[in-house]
Amino acid sequence: MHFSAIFAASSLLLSAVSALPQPALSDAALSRKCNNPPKRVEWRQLKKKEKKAYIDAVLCLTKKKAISGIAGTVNRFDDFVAVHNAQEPWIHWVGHFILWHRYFVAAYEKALRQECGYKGAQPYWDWSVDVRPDDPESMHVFESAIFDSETGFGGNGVKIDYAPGQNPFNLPIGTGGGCVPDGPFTSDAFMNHYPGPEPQCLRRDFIPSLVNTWETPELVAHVLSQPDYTSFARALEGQKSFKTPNIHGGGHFGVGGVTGIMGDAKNSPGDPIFYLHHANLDHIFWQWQQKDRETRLREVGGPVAPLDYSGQNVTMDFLVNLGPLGPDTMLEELLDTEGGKLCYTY
Ligand SMILES: [Cu+2]
Repeated sequence: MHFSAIFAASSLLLSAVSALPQPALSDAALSRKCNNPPKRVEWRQLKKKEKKAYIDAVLCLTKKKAISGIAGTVNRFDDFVAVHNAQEPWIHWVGHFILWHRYFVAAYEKALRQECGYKGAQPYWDWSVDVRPDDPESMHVFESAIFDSETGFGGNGVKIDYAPGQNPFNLPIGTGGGCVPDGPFTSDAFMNHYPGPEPQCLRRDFIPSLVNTWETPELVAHVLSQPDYTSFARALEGQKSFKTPNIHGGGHFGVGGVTGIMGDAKNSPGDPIFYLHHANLDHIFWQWQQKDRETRLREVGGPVAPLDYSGQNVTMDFLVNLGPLGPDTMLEELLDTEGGKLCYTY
């Protein structure tokens, strides 16, 4: 090796060393304690009265006045739909997808607890235990406890025929499509005011094949096996295509189908099940982080702009916010669910 190359290499090493141990979080953030973090569990692990307490808290949010100031919002539940709608173009197929949604679900959990007296944690729905990967048309997954009409979120929408041009993505024909006729979120008890102008009922349009073949233990294992944050994020979301199975899309389009709220990219938080689907994705992310906390509580990556894999990547100090519902927050403050800006566990 030429002398100057050695010199350059050693000075590079020196500058790398001097740039090294910056504290990952500010002292203020580190000193903020997370005591007794709420422990999130799978929906089925809740007792009957805990399920009722959760659903009652969701209905309570719909009775509190909106604070976001976003046109069309009437209540606190609408606030969250509106913030997701407003940010939709830059929070999907990006490096910060999972962290933005972590922040979002945590803010919702906090609202349920602080504004509606809910004592528990945000539950999640682990669809991978319900699916029948070898029987794509099986409706078994929709018999899951989460869709129970007494103790769950109600089931499929009533069967309707699509209007011409209503299926722009050419999804398989769904099995429902209209308003959900049973459970706690029927139109007499629950409506989406946002985006308006007319309030809308909760619609679902189950597509069994998308849940059964996308929300599989095998695909979860594939996501969990990714070696770094960037590849994890990419495996989680897949491509902007309905041809490639991915565990994020399967929950949305399997439940929401062609006409349902869960299948509406902008307004999907209008179905209360959104938060259990996203809490499950967050649980998977948390599990992945636990496998190497040293590295994975300090690592982000992936594109700033949707699907821009050759462009700029997000970094630890990249800022996200929840509009009027949550201040600018660096990604590094969202990596640890029991530190920085967050306080919950699994
Ligand atoms: Cu989203």
